[in-house]
Amino acid sequence: MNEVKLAVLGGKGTGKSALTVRFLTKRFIGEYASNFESIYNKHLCLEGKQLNLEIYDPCSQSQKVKVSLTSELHWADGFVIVYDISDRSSFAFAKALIHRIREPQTSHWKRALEAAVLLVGNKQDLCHVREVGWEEGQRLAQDKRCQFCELSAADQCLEVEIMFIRLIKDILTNLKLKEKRRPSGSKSMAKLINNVFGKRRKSV
Ligand SMILES: Nc1nc2c(ncn2[C@@H]2O[C@H](COP(=O)(O)OP(=O)(O)OP(=O)(O)O)[C@@H](O)[C@H]2O)c(=O)[nH]1
Ligand SMILES: [Mg+2]
Repeated sequence: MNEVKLAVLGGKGTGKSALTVRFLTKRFIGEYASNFESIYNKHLCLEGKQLNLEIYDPCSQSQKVKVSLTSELHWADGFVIVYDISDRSSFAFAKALIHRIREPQTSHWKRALEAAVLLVGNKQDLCHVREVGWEEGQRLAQDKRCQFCELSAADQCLEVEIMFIRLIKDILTNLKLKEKRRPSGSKSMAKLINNVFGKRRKSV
């Protein structure tokens, strides 16, 4: 069975928990505990395949805190980065998170391929007090090779589901590619033997 690990990150109060709970239960409660972190588990069947999904929803983080993310980067296969379209500072924080995820030194340890990232502009229902334009979100996502969408966890259910499924499908594609690229033990041994003896034979 495929294991997929997702981290939902972003500034304080952007709607990380609301989006996660909306996806898991289809409900919008309105107020969510933010003083402890949660890892939710969900069993999914996607394109005929069973998968076990884990979603990490961190506890409230100050946006002033330096973006370190070391453990999240090691743990997650993909990231949902959330900002609030009515709060410019949350967009700056989302940008800092994406920069951190896309740093070249981040890519070598866990993955042969880039992590799948989805940038989400949440609280679209507050567009009358919008501080971040749709184009700005779209441009950032394009520059950093992320998917992008704007939505409202409060008003939309299907869109939230589609957004999570899109990201999970990207992760599954990445996992398949990674599997293909990994040389099997016997193949890499054959390559090693060939390299050593092939070279010797040439020099004789
Ligand atoms: N209007 C509106 N409010 C929302 C939406 N999503 C979340 N909220 C509200 O925003 C507030 C923060 O939502 P949370 O889901 O707790 O945000 P969070 O990112 O998990 O916050 P922390 O855990 O404290 O970092 C709550 O009062 C939610 O009801 C949305 O789409 N529209
Ligand atoms: Mg929360």
